[in-house]
Amino acid sequence: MIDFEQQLNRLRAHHEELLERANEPLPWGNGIYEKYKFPILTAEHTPLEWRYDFSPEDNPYLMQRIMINAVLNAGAIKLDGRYLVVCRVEGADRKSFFAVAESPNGIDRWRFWPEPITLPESDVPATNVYDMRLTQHEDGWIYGIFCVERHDDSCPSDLSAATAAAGIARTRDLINWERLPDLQSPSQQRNVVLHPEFIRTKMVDGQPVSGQWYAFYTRPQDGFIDTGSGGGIGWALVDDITHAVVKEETIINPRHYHTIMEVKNGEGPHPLKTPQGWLHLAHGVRGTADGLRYVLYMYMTALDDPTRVIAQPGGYFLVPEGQEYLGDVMNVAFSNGWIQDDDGRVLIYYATADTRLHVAVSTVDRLVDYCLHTPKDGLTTSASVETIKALIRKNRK
Ligand code: M1P
Repeated sequence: MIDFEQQLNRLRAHHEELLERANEPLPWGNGIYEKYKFPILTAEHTPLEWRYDFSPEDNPYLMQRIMINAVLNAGAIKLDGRYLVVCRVEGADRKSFFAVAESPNGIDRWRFWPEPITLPESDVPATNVYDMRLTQHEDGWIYGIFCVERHDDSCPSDLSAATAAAGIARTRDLINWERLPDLQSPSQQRNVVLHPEFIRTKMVDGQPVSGQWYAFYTRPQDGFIDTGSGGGIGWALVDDITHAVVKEETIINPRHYHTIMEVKNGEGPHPLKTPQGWLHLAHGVRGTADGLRYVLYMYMTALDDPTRVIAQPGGYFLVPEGQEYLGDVMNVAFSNGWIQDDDGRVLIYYATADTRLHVAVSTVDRLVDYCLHTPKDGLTTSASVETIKALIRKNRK
């Protein structure tokens, strides 16, 4: 038999050490943002109470009764001065759920709130939910938009057949959630994000019409994995968020051949408002001999028209590096949360390999500069060479 008390004390001390560990920026970044030495949240950060039965009678070997596999793709918000992320926590049983973690500074000492979020079920129960984007909307609610996965019952014999839709829930405190009906859309949807402001003018038959609409960034897809004819990141206006229906969808940020987003792309968190325009973070996916490669990229849209792209740096913004490559789904960087802090900093929460969560820190000024002054993708090799030569000539002057 083990010395239960002693083992439990050791476990608690080890866990506490992990939770209290200070993080530090890595030297020699790219000037655009700083990555940090340690991931900010991993499966090991989840509370011991979620995993162990502390009763020596019922669990004499102090085993993990419930195992957690990963902590990843997190929505983020600064609420009443508190830095909060709503993580996708994945159990050993492959089911994901949402849980809030809090940090005093947005960088380190993250701790999960005592219990995972209890998300009310929708009319058609889901098998899995994940990747919540948080939007503090001007209507006063905080919305969580997330992927809802269900088995595709039209293919009863195919156990992998699934459908993806956008779930919608709202809250004021991240504790009590009201579930609204899923976004109704002609296609399957993942990576759907709510724009933080109402749209007050829309064009109908070439004429401006005034009103008040919720706006969603969408990602139409033909199947559960394949975007198929879905051309990129879309935009749809919705009359009533309590019965949200996509009637018209316009692609605002298309995919392109031989780019980092050839296979698919998807909006990350909701865009940040800056004097120069809306700053967007998104992910792009391309195929390789070794499977799909997920990287992050940025683009900017006009302040008065969030659908009009005004800048898009060529290539990627952030990729997995070193240990970040390793995990359940290799070669994946994914982000659905960032915080624009009062001091101009931007805290970018990104997950790698569908396994763990990290932070990278930049500022609004730096990100705007990056978007406005990084060369565009010329879409051919010769255009890329000319871009490099232009920089060399400038530096020689
Ligand atoms: O495995 C990588 C990512 O795959 C999906 O993203 P997308 O819909 O763009 O293919 C999501 O399941 C995401 O959670 C995951 O990180």
